[in-house]
Amino acid sequence: MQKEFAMVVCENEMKFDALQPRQNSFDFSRGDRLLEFAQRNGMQMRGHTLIWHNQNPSWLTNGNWTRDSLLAVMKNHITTVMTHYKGKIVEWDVANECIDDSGNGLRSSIWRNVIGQDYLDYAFKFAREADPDALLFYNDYNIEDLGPKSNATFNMIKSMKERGIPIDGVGFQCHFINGMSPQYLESIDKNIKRYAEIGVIVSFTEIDIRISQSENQSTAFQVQASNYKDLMKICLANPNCNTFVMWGFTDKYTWVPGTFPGYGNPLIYDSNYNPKPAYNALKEALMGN
Ligand code: 9MR
Repeated sequence: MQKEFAMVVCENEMKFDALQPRQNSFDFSRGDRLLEFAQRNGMQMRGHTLIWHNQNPSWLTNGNWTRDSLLAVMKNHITTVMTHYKGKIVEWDVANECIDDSGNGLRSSIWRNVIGQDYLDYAFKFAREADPDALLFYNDYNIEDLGPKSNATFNMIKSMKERGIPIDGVGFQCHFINGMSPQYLESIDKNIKRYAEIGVIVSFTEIDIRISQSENQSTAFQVQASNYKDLMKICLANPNCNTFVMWGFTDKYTWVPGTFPGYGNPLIYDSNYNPKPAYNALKEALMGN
């Protein structure tokens, strides 16, 4: 795998509950193991994720916080984690999935409910102070093509840029369903271009393209290959897109069937670790074919 990939992301090992299981008691052991693997193999690392509404430890979710005391917790977490990994992680997801699914403002979370609407501004400021060289990202799903949630995200990031909040990029998670239409793909391309206009990088951070089990899998694999190839071409054609990360590599280990029963096989290696048509399609796109 180290020959095929150039970037590592921890699926769960750098989330809040993993890194700070008890208040102010940090456990970097699992994250460090993956970092060592990446460094040994000349791979870069993305950090995922500092501030989120999920996978928080109970001391945090059950705490009796004020705005100021929760801001102090946020600052301590971001500063301690980013200082530990300073200079070793190129891109950090500072905040994950903060926009409401309907595109109607920020979703309810401990951060929004206790700190208030400006909690993201603080998160990004704390992050820049902690590691000025890391690229700072807002990461979310269903924000890849144009629509209410992606418009809300774009407007939020534009406003942050205009107000001098230190944000460098947006992460498009890219948890897709097989059989994306040309219009859908075109809409993703347009969205990347509007971020370029405001000086924001777009990273594809968690790509997988899930297939319904009711379909003929070998036919579906061809469609999936073409979807993967089109996505790679879109990324290559846009100078503000240079990160193409999949949420795993083998269909044997993926979050998809657990969350979307009846769906699976979303990655580029099959369950026996053999490359799928999507693997070859990505290779072709990377070679300009
Ligand atoms: O893949 C992750 C899975 O193992 C965890 O159980 C799950 C818990 O929330 O998180 C999954 O990763 C998510 C990522 O952190 C954020 N975007 C959506 C991913 C898939 O749910």
